[in-house]
Amino acid sequence: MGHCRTRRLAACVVLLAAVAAHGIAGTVSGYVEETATPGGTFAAAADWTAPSAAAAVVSKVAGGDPGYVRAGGSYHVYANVADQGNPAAGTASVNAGVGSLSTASSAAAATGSWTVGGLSYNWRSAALTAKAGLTDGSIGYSLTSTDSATPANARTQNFTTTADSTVPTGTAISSTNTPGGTVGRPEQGDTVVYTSSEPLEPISMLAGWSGAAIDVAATISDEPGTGDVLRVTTAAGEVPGTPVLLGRNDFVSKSRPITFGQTGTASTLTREGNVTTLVLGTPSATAATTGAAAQMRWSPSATVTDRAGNPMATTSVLEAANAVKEF
Ligand SMILES: [Ca+2]
Ligand SMILES: [Ca+2]
Ligand SMILES: [Ca+2]
Repeated sequence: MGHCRTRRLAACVVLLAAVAAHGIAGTVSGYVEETATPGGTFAAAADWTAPSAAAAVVSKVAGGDPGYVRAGGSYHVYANVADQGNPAAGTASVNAGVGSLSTASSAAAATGSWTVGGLSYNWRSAALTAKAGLTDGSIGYSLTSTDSATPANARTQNFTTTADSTVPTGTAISSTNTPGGTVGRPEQGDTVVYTSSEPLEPISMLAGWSGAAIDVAATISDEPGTGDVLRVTTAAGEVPGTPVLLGRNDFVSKSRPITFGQTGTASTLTREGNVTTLVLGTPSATAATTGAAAQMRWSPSATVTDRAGNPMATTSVLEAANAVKEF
């Protein structure tokens, strides 16, 4: 406390009183005042710790499920970075090392506020373009976060993302009868089950959709030349990739389509893993009960993508040959 005696007698008196009253903690607190004095003993930086990214993720520019990138696709790197120090000087820059993903080796990020996959991020790179020749699988990238202390503290952390340039395909289509329902009659609680080769991107089917159960309507109509067709709609129109030809024309009469969930209990659509399930809601009229088995045919849409943004193959999917009565 030698310097204290020579610099500021009044402060010393207060300090000694604080020591007497509160012990060592009071002493430390008292010296904080001195650090602001030019030439003071404790003028050295109190921040010698680099910022740290608690989370980072690669997400296609279109949004939706993060963590996947396709060859030639556009993506952002998101990071949630906080500086540390006593006090923290603040994060000055975040740079993504993306040489394994893109032609450019690094990309500067800027601050902002984003929610991706339900998590918050405060730094994001500009939109970057993935290499044309990405190989499917895990690919590493890095983040270097630097604070504004003098001298600056920097930390580099490594992360991985998944490259996926494989086109998703439809693999199966089927229906189920609700427990206690009538086999062969489409009714509330019956389902249509769309199975794909990998999880589909919910936002490519419905804007803002997470994949959790969402209210929709379904319609079965007897269309000229094709017979009974099931379609899923919302106020925004038909949900792409949902039409199913039912392989018959006896569920509904021509020009008298039946809707499910337009009023009453809504139909719902849920994406869980590789399976997207439609549950029928309240019907607008009682559908006929069919007496014979048939094979449904699903018509996937290239508007629908996988999580990396690859458009779905449009090859139609015929129900398994040992089909039973639908619904
Ligand atoms: Ca720091
Ligand atoms: Ca894929
Ligand atoms: Ca049924």
